[in-house]
Amino acid sequence: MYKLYSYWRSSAAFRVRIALNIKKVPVEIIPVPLTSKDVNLDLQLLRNINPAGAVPVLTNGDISLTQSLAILDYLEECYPTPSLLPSDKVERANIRALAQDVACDMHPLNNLQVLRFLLKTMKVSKEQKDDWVVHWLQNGFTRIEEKLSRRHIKEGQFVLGNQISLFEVCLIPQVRNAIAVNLDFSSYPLIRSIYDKAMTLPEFIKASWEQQSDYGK
Ligand SMILES: N[C@@H](CCC(=O)N[C@@H](CS)C(=O)NCC(=O)O)C(=O)O
Repeated sequence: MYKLYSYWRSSAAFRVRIALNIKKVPVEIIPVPLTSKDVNLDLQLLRNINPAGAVPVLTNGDISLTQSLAILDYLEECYPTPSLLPSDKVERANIRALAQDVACDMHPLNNLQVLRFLLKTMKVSKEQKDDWVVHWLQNGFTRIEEKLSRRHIKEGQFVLGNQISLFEVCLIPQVRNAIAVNLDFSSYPLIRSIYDKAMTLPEFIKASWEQQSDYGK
């Protein structure tokens, strides 16, 4: 039985929750309260399985996997149907690039440890930290919206039409973060419509913040 070390708000863990649901892989979710007062205790336990002290970690017996993109690759290889990638090799690269636009270019700038460093070590104000978050969300979403527009995506479609891809698995958690900071989506209609479509589907709903047992903690 798989165990996923997760945190309700972690967008990297959210990606893996979505993929596990799409591929119908049974999993026990182990919540790690990254921001609670007991964080030191829980982080020490987490560091025993991941030296980075970060979620997600997917375990099964002797297997212990870190890095959400690597975990998504592993799931795709073990459970190829339904696939999160198209069959054409160039298209596969394009979908991976879109997923990496989110997971490699956007997420690392706004993840918890970076924001903590800005506040506690760099002593920036909360307003400056919030400006940083919005800046990098806008920067990333602007590029992605342009890519989607060049692909002639229509509102109400995913990037591959009705097929859920690796891109949506990475995008939806990032959009959820942006909604939480009241980002104005008027310049990103395609991104917003992909989010709205995804959030009608049980695979995404079950993985969402609100459905996690540690939600709000
Ligand atoms: N690149 C990693 C990022 C993992 C990561 O940064 N996880 C965050 C939550 S989204 C975390 O666990 N941070 C621990 C902390 O800040 O204490 C991945 O994709 O899995």
